[in-house]
Amino acid sequence: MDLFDTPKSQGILKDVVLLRSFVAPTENEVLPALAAIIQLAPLRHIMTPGGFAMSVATTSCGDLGWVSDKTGYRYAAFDPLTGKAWPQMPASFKQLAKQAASMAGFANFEPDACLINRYQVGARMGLHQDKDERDFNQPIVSVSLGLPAVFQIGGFARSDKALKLPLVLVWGGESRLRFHGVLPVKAGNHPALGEYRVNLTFRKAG
Ligand code: MD3
Ligand code: FE
Repeated sequence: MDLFDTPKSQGILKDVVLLRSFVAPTENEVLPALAAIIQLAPLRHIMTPGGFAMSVATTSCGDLGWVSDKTGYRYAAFDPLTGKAWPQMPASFKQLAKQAASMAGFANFEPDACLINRYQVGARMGLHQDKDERDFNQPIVSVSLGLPAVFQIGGFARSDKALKLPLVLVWGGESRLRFHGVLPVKAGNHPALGEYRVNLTFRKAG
């Protein structure tokens, strides 16, 4: 990963690569596309299988979206809120994800799901692993927009000590199943997204 240790791109842990200032040039395309998706598939506070509403509001685009009910979490082709297929993944999203993956050393990434997480001030995501996808050889690309946040990246057991880092973009390989979370978002005002943080995660789910 030394190749990527430039000011704009940095290996953080094995198979975790941070790409700085990567979204800025495409923000003009990404933000309107995001607004259009949210019109078709509204953000909602998903109920966890344990019966709690998540502090993060979520929706999806692409062939598959992430859903939860009493039986657990899974990917599904239809939005349970609208009964319709999820909105298509915009070309600008797909291009961003594929380019980020390839810069981080993961060639031929073909995401079929994009999870959209919107954090209001105080919202957080507890330590978890992403393991509802079929093929763990595929990386995940995470794009952070709006207010800043601090990621927690742990090890492979929930109790492993967690690092605290700003914005990270691509992880796969040996780091694919690390526990991770997001610390509570602090108050602020972002020029484009106001009082929110939005994170897009691109996955090959099916
Ligand atoms: C894993 N979303 O939706 S990924 C999720 O900010 C989720 O909303 C985060 O976790 C969010 O499942 C973005 C955070 C992340 C960052 C670095 C990692 C996960 C990582 C490094 C290794 C493994
Ligand atoms: Fe996750």
